[in-house]
Amino acid sequence: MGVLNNRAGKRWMTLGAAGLSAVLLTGCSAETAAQWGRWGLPEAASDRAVHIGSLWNGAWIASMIIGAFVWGLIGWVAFRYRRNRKAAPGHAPRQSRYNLPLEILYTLVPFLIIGVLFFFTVQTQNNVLAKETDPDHTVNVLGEKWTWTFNYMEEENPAVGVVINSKGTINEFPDLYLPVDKSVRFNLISADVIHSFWIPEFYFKLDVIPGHPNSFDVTPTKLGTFTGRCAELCGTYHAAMLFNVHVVTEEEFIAYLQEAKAAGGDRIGEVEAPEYPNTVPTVPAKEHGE
Ligand SMILES: [Cu+2]
Repeated sequence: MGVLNNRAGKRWMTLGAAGLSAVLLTGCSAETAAQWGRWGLPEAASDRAVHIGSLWNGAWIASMIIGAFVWGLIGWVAFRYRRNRKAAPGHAPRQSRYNLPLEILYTLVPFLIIGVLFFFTVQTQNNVLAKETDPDHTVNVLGEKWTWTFNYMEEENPAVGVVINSKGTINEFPDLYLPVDKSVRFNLISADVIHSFWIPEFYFKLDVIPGHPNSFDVTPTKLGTFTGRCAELCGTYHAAMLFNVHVVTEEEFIAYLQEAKAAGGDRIGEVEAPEYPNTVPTVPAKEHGE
């Protein structure tokens, strides 16, 4: 038993050392250093990021302060009330109990902490979910096991005039083109189970729920290519539910749509979710007397 434990311990130590060196090796780049400065968040690329970013930073700072205070108290108590060597063996120090003010204090303080976090969370949520009065573009998103379809609702845009779709497969991730500094409304719907539409650099994600359309507005603020993900475990190939986000100039965005329109075929027209709940396999109800 002892030998086994020893071997297992060695294996864990090797694993731990490998993990630590991986962390140290990857920790060298300047980008990673900057990311540490944002408490792990990627570089922001949307107008919603500032709200989530300050909630994230604030929550970390608040928990660090509270953590340091609690660890400090634990350390102080352990040192200040350590066993007295001169005391008689078996002698216990003075015990205090039924200290009502203290008990009220340590009941109220956690409620106060939760209250403050709750206040800032609701405030942030209202900010990130705020709707534009007239968004520049609309993209209807269909999530399904295990890919995405993006429908660019550009039928009223004279430069495009039709709805263009970009449908992915499990082997080929779909592309999502977005114009920089233009507000976009996303309407999210699922064909089967709950997914979650997530672009980490936008500091935003929202559940994609069958039979319950969700929507949000966002303005991309940084040119670049990002990886979008599904953030809700939705089955076997959940991890393959990625998409490429290209934040481009308005001209490039329109050119992309015009190119798709010229190619024609099944890129034109909206790909909609099959009617819910017909797509969800259901167990037939048992007849009476069976
Ligand atoms: Cu999913």
